[in-house]
Amino acid sequence: MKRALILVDIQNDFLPEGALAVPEGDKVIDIANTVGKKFDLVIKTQDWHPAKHKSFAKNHNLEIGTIIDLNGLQQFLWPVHCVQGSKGADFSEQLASFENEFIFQKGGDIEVDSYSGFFDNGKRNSTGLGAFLKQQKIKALFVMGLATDYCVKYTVLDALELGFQTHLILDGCRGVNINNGDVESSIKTMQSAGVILVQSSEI
Ligand code: VGL
Ligand code: ZN
Repeated sequence: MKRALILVDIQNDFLPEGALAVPEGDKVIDIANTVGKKFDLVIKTQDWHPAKHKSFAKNHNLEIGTIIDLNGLQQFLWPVHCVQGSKGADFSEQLASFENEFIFQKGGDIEVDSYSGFFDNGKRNSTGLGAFLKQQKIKALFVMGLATDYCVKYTVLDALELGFQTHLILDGCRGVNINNGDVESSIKTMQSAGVILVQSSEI
């Protein structure tokens, strides 16, 4: 069975010292580099926002963490991060390149945030990732990266909805945990939707 690895948003801004640092985010890099070699295909998702993106608190003169209505969707306002072409948007220099890797960017529309690697948060537009994986005859997906409770979670939920057998590599993920327990509850949500939990050592 053809399998793909999805490396979610392993970008400088989500690593320690980054603009939206995920605690221990750097711990996932070695795991990505090791497991990446074992897959037919490696997908890297890249959060890729215009500077005027409306998920940024600064663009509303509001505090980080404020929740607003953005075109009918609840939007948590983030610090400016992963601005197109910035150092923060680059993949970590420690992250390996793989022979059969493809990059899918998301978050380019200033009017809607995009946590999933497949669709924007309003599910109005797709990145093309689902169609690409199907065309490549991929049946099983393994997902890891940053952040467990945002981009990893929504990528996994969409993957399951699209009919892929989907695994979450637990030790290959870290979350932001804005509220205590967010990571734990996001894992429960993914499990209820049908994700298979694995450790990188089992791959
Ligand atoms: C992410 C918040 C905003 C993520 C991206 O990669 O999990 N989180 N943009
Ligand atoms: Zn973002």
